Amino acid sequence: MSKHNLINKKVLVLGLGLSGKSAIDLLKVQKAKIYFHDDQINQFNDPEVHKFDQITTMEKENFDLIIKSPGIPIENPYINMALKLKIPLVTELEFASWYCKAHLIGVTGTNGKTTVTTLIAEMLKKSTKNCVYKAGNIGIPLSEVSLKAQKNDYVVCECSSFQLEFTEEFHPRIALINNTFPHHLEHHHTYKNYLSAKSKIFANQTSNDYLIINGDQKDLDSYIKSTKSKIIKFGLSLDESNSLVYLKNKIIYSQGRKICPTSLIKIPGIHNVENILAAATVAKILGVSNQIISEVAESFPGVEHRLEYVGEKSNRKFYNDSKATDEEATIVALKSMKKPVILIAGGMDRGDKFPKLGLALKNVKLVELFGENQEQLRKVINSVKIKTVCHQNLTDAFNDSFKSSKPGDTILFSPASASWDQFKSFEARGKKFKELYRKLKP
Ligand code: UMA
Repeated sequence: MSKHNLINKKVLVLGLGLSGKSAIDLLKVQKAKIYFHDDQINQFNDPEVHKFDQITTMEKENFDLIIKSPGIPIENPYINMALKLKIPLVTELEFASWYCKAHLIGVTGTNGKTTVTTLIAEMLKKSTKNCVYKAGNIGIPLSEVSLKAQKNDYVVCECSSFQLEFTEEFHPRIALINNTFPHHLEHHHTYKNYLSAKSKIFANQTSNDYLIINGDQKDLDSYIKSTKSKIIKFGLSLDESNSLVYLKNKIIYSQGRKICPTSLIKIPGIHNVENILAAATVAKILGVSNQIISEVAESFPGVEHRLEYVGEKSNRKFYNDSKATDEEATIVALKSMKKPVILIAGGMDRGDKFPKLGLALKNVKLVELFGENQEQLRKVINSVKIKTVCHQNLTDAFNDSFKSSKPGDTILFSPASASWDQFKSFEARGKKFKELYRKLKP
């Protein structure tokens, strides 16, 4: 019997967030016997779903499978026990992929994953009559999409390193790794572990599959050596000889044919040109026309919370980049800004030392800090002689940023930190920033 046949099998779902709840919906269709454990949630109003919170009895329960929500760390006692008892343990992404009938495109990387996932989906939507779904880390669990997507549909799945670890058979026909920088080290502990998790996106690929990687980066070189997939590179420094979609004299081309000039791309910054090169490479493999790629590149307004243009008040422009949860993302945002910037930053203390941030503050005249790690950020920023003001929370930092600004300034909220010290998520944090902007009465 296939291991994917879960009829009457005892399955424990760890975590009752978005992933856990969607996994439960998919498990019901598979007719499994469903159990859940959540360290915070004790009740789930569904007679078909049983609570399990007696870790000491895990051995006796004889679970056939454990499905882990991505945010649960490996140190969690339930994960530890499952590993000790050698109970099959997979992430929700792996489980959901067993039942995904559609063409699966996997997108990972440290920065720009959501933008690239959305761009690919937009390009595909304009070029196929079949349904195109976005899924994964973007906020829509793959389990939810696997329940709907049909054979000839497309699923563009943003995969985080949390979701990729503990995958075994996950097999996107096209896998894209946008870039890699040390990130989420509180979870993976070492950069090597993080890269190993990212590499799982192509671990099951065959010679019929495509792996798209950033040719300007070397960190994955040793990991891709053994892959059988067809490797296609993209990157700002690549050209016709070594990539399918490339930049020449500020114009994007594919195979000698013009796609669009970068000046017409709506989303700001050179990193977004790179994101478009990545997305267009996937689109070309899937047969999308240059015309459609250029239409999307020239009209795509950007993704919420990623260098999102919020508006202008009293001749000050406001950008919400709440998704910038590490210094690399904030550096990228700063490079896209041309006018004097007042930066609002800070958040959860993950022990980051911000070694490169100081050098990226050339356009910045003031940094408004808040959150757990503000002292660490203050030291780094003051060491390059830029003024900082420390605050208790985002509201105070926002109000002071406006008070201290002059007409022509840009107020950029790009925290370089995770949100979890004061917010439920980076989305909640970004929404708060936008609410403060809406309520601002100059
Ligand atoms: N929980 C425990 N024990 C723990 C930790 C958590 O029981 O030790 C429980 C919590 O009480 C909660 C549940 O687990 O009820 C939450 O699970 P989760 O943290 O995996 O969150 P989900 O709601 O399932 O959302 C997850 C992703 N979250 C994380 O990876 C942290 C979402 O990515 C993703 O959109 C969603 O699945 C759908 O696929 C968010 C994210 O922050 C956006 N991702 C990180 C990032 O982008 O940097 C990786």
